[in-house]
Amino acid sequence: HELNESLDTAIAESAFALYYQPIVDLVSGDLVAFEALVRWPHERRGMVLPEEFISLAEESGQIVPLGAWVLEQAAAEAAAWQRLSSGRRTAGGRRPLRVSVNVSARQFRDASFVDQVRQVVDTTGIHPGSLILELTESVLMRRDERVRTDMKTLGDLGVRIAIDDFGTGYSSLSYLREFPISVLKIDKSFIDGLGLSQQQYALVEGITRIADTLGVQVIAEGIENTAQRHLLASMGCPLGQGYLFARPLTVEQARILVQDDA
Ligand code: G
Ligand code: G
Ligand code: MN
Ligand code: NA
Repeated sequence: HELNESLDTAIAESAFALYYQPIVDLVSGDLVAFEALVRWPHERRGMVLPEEFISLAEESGQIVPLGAWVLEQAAAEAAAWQRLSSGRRTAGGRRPLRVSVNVSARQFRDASFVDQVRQVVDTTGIHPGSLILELTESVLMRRDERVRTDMKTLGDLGVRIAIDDFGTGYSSLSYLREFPISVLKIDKSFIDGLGLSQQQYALVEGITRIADTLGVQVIAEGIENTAQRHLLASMGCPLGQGYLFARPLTVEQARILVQDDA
């Protein structure tokens, strides 16, 4: 496959770009984190989006080295934000900026994953609590001993685990009880229908309330208008991301935001 071959070269040359989408406090608008989203600037195809190559990389196993690169870049960048905004904590009583990294099931299952995370924390100097790993429910569905011990080790390291795309697929609230989950990301499909359907509203409110009771933070994804933002804020959903606030930004754009915000 042509894309697979050029993916090999791209991995060898680290020829990817990470974009960063702001995650904000829905009430104050304060910046609290960024989600790292990979892109592939391809010489002939232009900017290739992850839908086009992540699944290829998962099938071939190339996601393991690609994911390791993403993790390291994102953690190093977050450590840089923490330096750029070191006045934040004392000045506003706010916490250091976090970074949220997508981890696919194939990558999580690789025997080297936990060591990779440990090493990235050690070498970049990121505060471990500022690193969020976004897992999809497909990782947790397995419920095998490896998943359990790896989750425990990651929790002990102090990094945070998020369930991404929550509400789609085979979600189960029992994951919140069985694993050390710190964050739930409510899928965009629920946010889309918020102002339109009472049922959607009730679902999101219910998820938010349960999460809050369990001490799990909620991030609403795909917020595109102020009506959605205000509905979420009024039901007590603390955090969100979406085009209303910002599209995924380049490294430079994200740094400018961090500096302006410091
Ligand atoms: O904005 P966007 O088109 O970047 O992302 C599309 C999808 O690709 C999302 O489902 C996201 O989780 C996934 N994705 C983006 N970046 C990464 C990454 O670095 N690693 C993995 N495994 N998935 C990613
Ligand atoms: O699956 P995951 O949640 O990681 O994917 C995030 C995806 O959602 C990325 O492709 C990102 O670019 C996209 N995204 C983020 N905010 C919005 C939004 O407000 N609207 C739409 N349509 N997509 C969004
Ligand atoms: Mn995600
Ligand atoms: Na999602």
